Amino acid sequence: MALQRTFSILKPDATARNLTGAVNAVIEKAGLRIVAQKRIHMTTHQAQTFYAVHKERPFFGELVEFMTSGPVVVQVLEGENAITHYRDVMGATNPANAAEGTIRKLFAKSVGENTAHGSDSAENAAIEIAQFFSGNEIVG
Ligand code: 3AN
Repeated sequence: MALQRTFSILKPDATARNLTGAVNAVIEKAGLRIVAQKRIHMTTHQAQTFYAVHKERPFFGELVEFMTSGPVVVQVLEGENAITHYRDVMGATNPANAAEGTIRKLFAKSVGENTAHGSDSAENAAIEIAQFFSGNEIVG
């Protein structure tokens, strides 16, 4: 087991419904520590850069539009195997397939408006954290 950091976003559907505290309670109950957090309104450029890996996908335009439609909360989470652990805590991309008790099962509205993002690899976690946080904003 290794102590890791992962990058998380509480998406506009979470801020719109005033659910950020409820999602954070699930995160903390799962043993993940929020070591950095800020509320921002992503620019189109930031969202396009963040999701560049999906730029050829049919839902890319819709995804960028949604992620810039309202405020989000960007976070760094720390814990044992934080990357895969947080993916498990979030649940499947499509809330219809998400397991009971997961963030997406509890809160997500649809496959697009699915409440939370979590990095899918250590390499991407490092890139994503660096896009939104400087080192001195992360306090473990
Ligand atoms: P995950 O966030 O579970 O890693 P990805 O990487 O496949 O899922 O997709 C990134 C984001 O793109 C998802 N969180 C979701 O918001 C959006 N997305 C994925 N598939 C669709 C889809 N079929 N229609 C609309 N949005 C989608």
